[in-house]
Amino acid sequence: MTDKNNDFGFSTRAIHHGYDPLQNNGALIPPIYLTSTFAFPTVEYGAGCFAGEQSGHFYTRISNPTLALLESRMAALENGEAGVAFSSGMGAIAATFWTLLRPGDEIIVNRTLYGCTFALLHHGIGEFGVKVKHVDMSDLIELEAAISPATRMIYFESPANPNMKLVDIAAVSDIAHKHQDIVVAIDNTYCTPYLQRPLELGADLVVHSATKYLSGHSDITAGIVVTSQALADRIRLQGLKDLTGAVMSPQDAYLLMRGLKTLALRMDRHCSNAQVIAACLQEHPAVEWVAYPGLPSFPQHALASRQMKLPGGMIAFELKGGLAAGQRFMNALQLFSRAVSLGGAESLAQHPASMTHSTYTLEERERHDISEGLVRLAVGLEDIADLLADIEQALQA
Ligand code: 3LM
Repeated sequence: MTDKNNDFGFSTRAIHHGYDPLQNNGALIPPIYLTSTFAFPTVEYGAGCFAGEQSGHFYTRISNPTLALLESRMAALENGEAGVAFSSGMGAIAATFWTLLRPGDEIIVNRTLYGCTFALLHHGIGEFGVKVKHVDMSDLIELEAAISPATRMIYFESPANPNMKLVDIAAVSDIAHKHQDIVVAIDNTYCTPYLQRPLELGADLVVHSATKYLSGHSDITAGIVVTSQALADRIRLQGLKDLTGAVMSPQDAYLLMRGLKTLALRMDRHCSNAQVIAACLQEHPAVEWVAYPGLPSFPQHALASRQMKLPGGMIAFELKGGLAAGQRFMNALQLFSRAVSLGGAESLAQHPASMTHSTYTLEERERHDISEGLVRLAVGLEDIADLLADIEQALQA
């Protein structure tokens, strides 16, 4: 299948895009180019590679054929021009920020973000002269008022980790693009391009922790950026090559492409399992509140239906007894593992305030809408009856 065939459906692209076995000794599965460096036919050719005059791979920190296939496949799935692969989601986010922001610039971010992204902003780029402004992006008037001539990037997650609040991607992109030179960047980890394609809604750049649903088996850490060719080239040559060096290994690119083949199947199951569990939690007398975009009671349910194909596999909720009850619940789980991360086959439960979002102080969590009693479930692929039985017995506790 050649790159001309971008009209194929999502799963066909996830399985075939950019690779023709008959051009590769008939190998049905793309070979892994497990090499750090590439031989030059002549010294002049090598010099041309370094001058950017020759296309072709010359060192794996900059590019590699296995990574290039993954990058073009991810670009085809997100409907972007180009991708850049990283060794982790944080590698992808850090390389994006370091490449596109300079001292004196401003970045506007949503109120709630994944804990290490918050730390990178406040203890990383924020300490190098980039001004970080948080706004509640569900309030578009507040967002528009926050934009200044120094604003260079608007960045958010939707749904936000861990409280599940959504951002209207099309509306935010419209506001941003009334101003010149603002890059709208979104962390699409919770959704994957199967559920949500931000570039089609007007965003300029998508980042992923490919550690999660994209690879899907909790066995690698990986990240990816998909954006225009021009931004991808800059992020590759600055953020990846020089500023972070956070390159993905070709072996991990292979595992990630293996995961992508079943992405649609897995996401359908994550979503159907999560929908049932969210409804069960909502009905239970021990539960104070549940945030899941697929529940009609979810405050942004209409936006979720518009923007997301399905409501995803992540649930946030709080028990009536707050933190202590949440701890008892999590300690009583038997099939769900107590672990951070998400997106694998195994169902996980974790406590954001003491784990993924412990990079915020208590006061910051209050200000950023992360309650101490919030329990986060990453619903896996097991049989729904078994998951429900585990939730119910742990709620009894
Ligand atoms: C977690 N999240 O359990 P890596 N963006 C989002 C994320 O959720 C994550 C990253 C980026 C979790 C990891 S916490 C120690 C465990 C929305 C990761 C960062 O660098 O690939 O881990 O991605 O929520």
